[in-house]
Amino acid sequence: MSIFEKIVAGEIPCHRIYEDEHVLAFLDIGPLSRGHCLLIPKVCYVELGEMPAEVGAALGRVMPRLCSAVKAATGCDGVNVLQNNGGAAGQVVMHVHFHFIPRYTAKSPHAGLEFNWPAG
Ligand code: DGP
Repeated sequence: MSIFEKIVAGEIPCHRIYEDEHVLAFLDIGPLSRGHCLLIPKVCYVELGEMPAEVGAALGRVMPRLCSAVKAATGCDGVNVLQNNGGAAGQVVMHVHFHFIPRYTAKSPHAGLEFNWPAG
């Protein structure tokens, strides 16, 4: 069982941001910036190329809203969406996941502030 399957099952706690039948979004345990979160399929596929198109569609349906929610919740100035496939590409957790990484300009008043992530 992957560590993310344990998160889906509730065996490992996480801060859930969004959830439906097919996907889960939650805050990254080691954020690269304030508000860094992950979007995963609930079923484990190691790499993107193994994933059925329907699962990709379920993830894709959520992405625009999640990206907007990241911006609204954090007040960031931009968002990187990143997805690693294979150890050579930097993948550590072998369960497909998309990183949503808020970016802040040096002048941002939001960069260092705490925030409360809205539920669901
Ligand atoms: P990657 O290098 O693309 O495989 O990134 C894996 C990410 O998963 C990394 O940013 C940290 C995050 N992560 C690993 N274990 C946990 C966990 O138990 N909880 C949460 N919330 N995030 C985790």
